[in-house]
Parts: sequence; C-alpha cells; structure tokens
Amino acid sequence: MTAPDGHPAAGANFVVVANRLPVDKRVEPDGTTVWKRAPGGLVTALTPTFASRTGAWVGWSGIPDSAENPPVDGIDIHAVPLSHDEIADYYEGFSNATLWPLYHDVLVKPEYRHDWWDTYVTVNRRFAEETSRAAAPGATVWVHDYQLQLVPAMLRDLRPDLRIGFFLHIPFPPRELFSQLPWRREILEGLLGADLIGFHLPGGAENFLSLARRILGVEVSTDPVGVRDRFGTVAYDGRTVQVGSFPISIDSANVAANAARMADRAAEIRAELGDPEVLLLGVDRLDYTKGIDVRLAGLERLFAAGRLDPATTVLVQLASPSRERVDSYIEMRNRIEQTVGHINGTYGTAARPPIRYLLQPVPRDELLAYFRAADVCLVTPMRDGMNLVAKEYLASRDDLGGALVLSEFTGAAAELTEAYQLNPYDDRSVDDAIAAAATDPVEERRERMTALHEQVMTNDVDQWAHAFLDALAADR
Ligand code: ADQ
Repeated sequence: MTAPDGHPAAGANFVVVANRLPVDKRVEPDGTTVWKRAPGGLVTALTPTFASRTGAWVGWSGIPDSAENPPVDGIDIHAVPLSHDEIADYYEGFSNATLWPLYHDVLVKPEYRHDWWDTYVTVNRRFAEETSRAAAPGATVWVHDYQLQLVPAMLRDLRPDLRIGFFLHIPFPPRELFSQLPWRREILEGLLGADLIGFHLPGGAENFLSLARRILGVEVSTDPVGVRDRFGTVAYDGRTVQVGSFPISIDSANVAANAARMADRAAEIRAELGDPEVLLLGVDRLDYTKGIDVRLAGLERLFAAGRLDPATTVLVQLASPSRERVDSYIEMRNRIEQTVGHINGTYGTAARPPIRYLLQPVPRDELLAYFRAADVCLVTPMRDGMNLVAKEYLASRDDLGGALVLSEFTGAAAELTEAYQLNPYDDRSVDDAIAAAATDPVEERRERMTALHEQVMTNDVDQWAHAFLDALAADR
C-alpha cells in the first residue's frame, strides 16, 4: 500500500539517516539533469541489508531548498530540505567550522556561535521528524555522523518504540578538547538517545564514556573481561546504552576485481608520466586534516637532501574539492597550490615538473588505475577517523606491488601495522618513511604488502555493517 506522498504507508523496518542522500544530481552532456547513485560509501556497505528488508533513507539531496525525493532502486527516499541559510549555519558553520575542527585536534580554531547552534538544533529536529515518519513500528534506525548528533534523543522522544544506533565517522576527542564546546552537555545527551553508539576505535569509545561520566555524572562501566571487550555501557534515563568500536572498511573484493581490470590503464598512466622510477600518489578530499602539506614538505626535503631524485620521481596528487565556501579550506588550498608551484619551479624542468596536481574528482576506474600504477601511496593526515584511501589502495594491489606510507594519526593505523608508519609532526619520521617506502628492497615491500592486502581483504565493509547491526539487535 502506498500513501499519497509515494511512501509506503506502513513505513520501513530499516532506516538510514545521514546528512546526504546516497545520490548526486548530475548534468548530462545534452544538458538534462539526472540523479546518479553516489558511488562507494555507505550505500554500497548497506546494499545487502536493504535487499533483505523494507529500507528507507533520510537525508539532504545536496540541492538548496529542494524537497524533491530522488528515485533510488529498492530504497524509500525521504529528502530533508535545507534552505541557503541553513546550509550556511548548520552545514558549513556548526558542522564544518565548529565540530569538524574540534573533533580533529583543533587543527584550526573552531568557531563557537550561538546562531549556528540554534540552526543545528532546528535541522536535527527536522531530520528526527522525517525519520519518525519513515519508520515502521519497532524499526531499526541507523543515524550517521557528526552533523546529526542530536537526532538519537529527538527521535527517541518522538518514537520510543524504535531501536536506534548511532555511528560517528570522525574521531571523538578527549575531554581536554571536547570541554571547549559550549553545548557539550546537549551533544552527549543527544547521542545517549541511541541504544548503541559506535566509534571507529576503542579510544573514541573511551573518550565518550569518560566524558559522559565527568560531564553528565552518569554511571558508566567497562567490561574488559567480557566476550565483547570492546564494549562499555552507560546507565542513562532508565536504559542501558551500549558504546563500542567498529572500524569501518571498504567493499574489498569489488575494489580488488575492478582494479585488476585496470592493469593496462595503469601501465599507460606510467608511460604518460614519462616512466618515472618512483611514482608517488596522494588521493584526498582537499581538507586540512589530510596532511597534504606534510607530504609536500617531506618531498621537498628529500629532493633538497638528494635522497630522492626530482628527475626520476613523480608525485601525482589527486585532490577533490571540498567545503569550498569555508574560510579555512580556501586558505589551505592557496597554501598547497603555492607549495606545489614552488617545488615544481625549483626542482622541475619545463618538460618534467615533479608534482602533478589535479583539483577535481577522478572517475572511479581511473582512480583504481592510479592505485595500481603507484609505487607508493602517501596517506599522511594530522588526524583522520579511519581513512578509506589507505584501504582502497591496499585492496587494489592483489599484484602485491606498491607500498603504503601511513600516518599514525589515522584510525587505519591501528589495523595496518605493516605499513610504513610515520608521525606527521616529526620531519625526520616523515622523510624516513617516504624514503624507505620508495627505496627498500622489493622483497621487503612485497612482504609488507602481502600482510596488508590480506588484512583489508578479510575485513570488509560488510563485516563492519554486520558487527554494528548485530550489536544493535542484541539483547542487553
Ligand atoms: P573522508 O574524510 O571523506 O571520510 P576517506 O575515508 O579517505 O575520507 O574517504 C574519501 C573517499 O573519497 C575515498 O573513497 C576516496 O577514494 C574518495 N576520493 C578522495 N579523493 C578523491 C579524488 N580526487 N577523486 C575521486 N575520489 C576521491 C570520513 C572520515 C574518514 C572515514 C570515512 C568513513 O573523515 O576518516 O574513513 O568518513 O567512515
């Protein structure tokens, strides 16, 4: 049965709530616009879950002032409209100029503005209300990420019958930083509306438990001897809230198979770049947390010291534009472009600049071809919840070639212990890791890649989704 607005009258028994819907509006060559499923990410992870239940997705379409519900096969779409002002205050403001820097070690100074907070509350309430309309009685609801931390409690008020999970995709900061937030109580209370709160790492779960105890004065327990020793609990409002860690991953088998198909294109890319001896690769959203400046500075020092030869080394930096209206992003982009120009001007020739920098999203297959072509993938964030680029690179290398340089400050570093790990705050550590990954004997690199490839192939995103949803469904 279908209600007049096109939604199933009975509602869905599995609802995903995320800032963005799993679709993008694209303009075709003939000028018409179409909705395309956003590649990768959550929607891929949850496809099997959607296949076995009536599923709905609540989120913003990415278009200002639009309440259009784009069609997605097999998923009931509930678009949450956002006005221009709400995008500025809730999304660019409170989410990306307050919470994002605060949760990433205050790498830039967070701005605390009451008007942004008010809009964050208003928009979170709109998401909760739309979710309440989408969900069938007793449904499972999975809320995602820092933009929607108030939704669990707001939704529980509206619909106490629902089973509510929340997962945070970015780091959760320690008390010394989180306590800066003027609305720290409200955020903790918002999250505690969930039955299960998940983080990538045990450290995030521990920070949350300690903050709940110190700021809200609630009783928390950790059970280090339990079967699920990664869990703690909070006694809150007559309920028991589970808290745990669930490191996200990728659709490894799919990435590996598609990358293997791109082997010829990978060889072509190397030829187009002048067959360098060492091909280094960076792939990032253009974000100050990703440490693009760290790897550029390392490369310059290695050139200056003669440890890498600019005539035979190429760094391809693929950057996708991100949050282009937020000031700190504009400043960072200018700095990076200046540094690229400086290094190419100093160490290049007209025919061979050592850095090739692209500020545009690269099509998926082409990206996999770059992974397959690169001798070294440079993942050097100052702080990152997980970092899926590292895992995509490793899955792409079923030829067991290549080497991964990985910052200790990524969530991925906890699992990927065979990578060439570095401390992005220590110049020497940066230089040594990049140099070793580029010049170690091939047997050494192959041994490391064998272990890393295996790690990613056996821990994929399907397992992540299952682990979370099983814990959410489990009796307490
Ligand atoms: P992000 O900060 O966006 O995710 P990441 O995990 O690396 O970071 O994912 C980025 C995705 O975008 C990858 O799939 C990558 O391939 C793609 N991408 C990046 N640059 C691209 C380019 N130039 N062209 C095409 N594709 C590009 C947040 C958190 C992370 C966490 C994820 C998932 O910040 O820490 O790992 O969510 O939880």
